[in-house]
Amino acid sequence: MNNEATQFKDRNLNGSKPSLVSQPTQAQELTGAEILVETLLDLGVDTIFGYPGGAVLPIYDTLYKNPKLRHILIRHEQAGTHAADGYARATGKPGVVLVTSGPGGTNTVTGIATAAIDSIPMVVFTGQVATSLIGNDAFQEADIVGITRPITKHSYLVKDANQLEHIIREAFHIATSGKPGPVLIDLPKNMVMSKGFYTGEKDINLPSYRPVTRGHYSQIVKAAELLSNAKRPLIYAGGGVIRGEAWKELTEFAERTNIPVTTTLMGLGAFPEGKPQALGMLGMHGTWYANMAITDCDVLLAVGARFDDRVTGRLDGFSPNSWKIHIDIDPSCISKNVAVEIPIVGHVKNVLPELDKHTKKPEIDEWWNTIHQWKKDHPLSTPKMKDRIMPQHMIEVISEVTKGEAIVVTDVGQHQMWAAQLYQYNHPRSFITSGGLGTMGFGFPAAMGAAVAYPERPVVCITGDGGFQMTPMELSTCVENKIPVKIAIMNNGYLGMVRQWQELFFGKRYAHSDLRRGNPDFVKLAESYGAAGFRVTKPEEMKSVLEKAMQINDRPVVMDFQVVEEANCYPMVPAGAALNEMV
Ligand SMILES: Cc1ncc(C[n+]2csc(CCOP(=O)(O)OP(=O)(O)O)c2C)c(N)n1
Ligand SMILES: [Mg+2]
Repeated sequence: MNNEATQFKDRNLNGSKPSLVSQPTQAQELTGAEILVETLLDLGVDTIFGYPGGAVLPIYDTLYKNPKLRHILIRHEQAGTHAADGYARATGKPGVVLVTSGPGGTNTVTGIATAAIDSIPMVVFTGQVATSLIGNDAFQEADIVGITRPITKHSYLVKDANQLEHIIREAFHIATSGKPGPVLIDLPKNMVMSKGFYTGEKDINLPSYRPVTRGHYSQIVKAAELLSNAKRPLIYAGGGVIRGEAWKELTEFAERTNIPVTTTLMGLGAFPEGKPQALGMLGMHGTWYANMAITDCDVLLAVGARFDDRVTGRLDGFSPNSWKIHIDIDPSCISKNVAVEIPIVGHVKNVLPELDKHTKKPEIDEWWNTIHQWKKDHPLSTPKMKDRIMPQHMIEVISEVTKGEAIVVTDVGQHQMWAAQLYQYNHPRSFITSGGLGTMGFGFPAAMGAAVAYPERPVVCITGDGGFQMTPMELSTCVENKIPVKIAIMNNGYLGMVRQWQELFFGKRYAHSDLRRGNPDFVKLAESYGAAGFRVTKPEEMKSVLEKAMQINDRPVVMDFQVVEEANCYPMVPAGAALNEMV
């Protein structure tokens, strides 16, 4: 798509002020900053995560005068994008970020890339130097549109305050429709200070952007025929089911046809894990039975999933004997990594009910016998010790205390995989994690964003001692705003996932993965911010500390769970191995 704002109807062609007479009757002449705030309010935005600086001061002045729009001052722009991302994953609404030019913008890069690869709707406003200074290496100038081009779905550099309202409306449309993703709007300082018209006009006309939403009828019929006659069918459900809000359709289809369902890391919660058809997560740290089922199935129905390498393992060993059907809104995902026989481009929420209509319940008792046997022979294990906390045990107790009803947000590492395997997710949007980019430092700020969206719901951030240290400054934001996130640090004294790989594949040479000498006292760290802090060293303390933490509703809580240092996360498909070559 054209990344310049020039594609839009120029409402001020000769550079002079357009007269009110030529505008729709409700048009108001406002500053760019005022147009920004008005448009966001009109779009239903209730919260933005931001950080001020020179280029955006006129916007901050407008926010001061118009406090209707809630602004949360984050302590680092990276965390701001993760918070907006967590807000978006928890609600389905786009997350909104406002930062200044130069370093403000460049600090958002990791958060934008994290959102892009996981298809999260987000709109990021960056300040920019005045248009007359662009290209001059001006103070705090960075070409943020250029820097973020590969990690945004679209971006704009605003060149006329009269275009601003339309650009914002379009940006929200692009961020939230089709395959969602982040959109960036770069705002030169003179654009937010100069005047333009706010019209309230809601029409969006983008002839070059029309995502296909209805699946092709004859493809759906062919897919249904394959599934009806399958002997060993399997549904492989990804994050697209959650982004596309098709969990009800998926559940109905799977329950009626009795076809087993495995979910990706991004798809956890798309199908209730308590249902008999659920096989849990597949892939590198997936369940034994899910990985065996995908290897042995004869018809594979991929729904809103993209055959990521962490899911497929070695490609030539991936589901080698199956016919493959792939439903996805994004045509560029089809046959990208794995060739499929029946692609269906469309919105999962539209395609699944159509497929359901045409699919007969297949006869698969034998297949279920095999799967039940795998489940019996290779269950996920939760090892326990009397005196020490095993990491798996920690997740089990969190699951028990929150009754599986919390929004669980993780960071990246071993704790993430255990949280994915062992917490029973029964609701969509109840598991939030950085899947595609695997961004350490994501968990806590994303949990903060989810807790801003749902102040009444328990939000538990399961993080590592490494990952938490990447963005702990947001304790300050949580204390200021009374955001009661429960942070459960799985403190194993290591960059655990790195240590596990070093143990298994690098002869136990633990190069730079030992954190023990440098780790802070997490309880004191929490207390220094005004947060609550607890240390948990014994298995029998876990429940009571968690229960106490759940009662704290006016500030964040940090729980330092000191777990066994060298536990490993299994099953594991080593890099380069096929899914059925688990260790
Ligand atoms: C920003 C970033 N840097 C590096 C990595 C590589 N990495 C993946 S997991 C991991 C270790 C995480 O350690 P910790 O947060 O303590 O979690 P644990 O694995 O011990 O549960 C590292 C370094 C990453 N994913 N993200
Ligand atoms: Mg660790």
